[in-house]
Amino acid sequence: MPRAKSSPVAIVMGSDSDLPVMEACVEQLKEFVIDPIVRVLSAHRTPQAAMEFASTAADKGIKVIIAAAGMAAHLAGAMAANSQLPIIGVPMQAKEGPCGLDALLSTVQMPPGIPVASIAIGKAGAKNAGIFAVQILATSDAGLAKKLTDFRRKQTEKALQKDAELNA
Ligand code: RP5
Repeated sequence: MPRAKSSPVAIVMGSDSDLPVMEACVEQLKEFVIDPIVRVLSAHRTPQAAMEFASTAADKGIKVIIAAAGMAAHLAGAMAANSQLPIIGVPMQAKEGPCGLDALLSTVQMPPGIPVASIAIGKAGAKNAGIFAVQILATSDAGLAKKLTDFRRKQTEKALQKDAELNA
């Protein structure tokens, strides 16, 4: 069992093979000074452990769960089935198969009543999942809301700077 750590954000992924992509999510959260809980849990290979994690997450102080999985990606759905917390699903692109479309459809097509907020496939999705988790937390955290404002301002400045350099 991993040692107990507390964080408002948990990242779960179906396999450690998802970690290189999900590092982008960890890094993004750390930019906002959030050190997430990171677990490898699978809806298919470790269903009991996944269910146990989801059903106890809120009591441990977790406020958002980011769930990344590839292929027939049921991890985000399994989290949502066992927790009322907001679940952000990140579809992973497997080495073989239809370039992550399999995981995207498995993650996004939840039945009415048990939603998952599915985000883009792969690294862009990993990064955006981190930002989206921060946006959820920022609704009740003024300090985090300020950090988000600064983040977006800097991003805009950087893009404008690139435009200026191209047209100098
Ligand atoms: C999914 O199957 C995982 O999330 C991963 O994206 C994919 C392949 O897993 P490995 O065979 O690399 O462990 O459950």
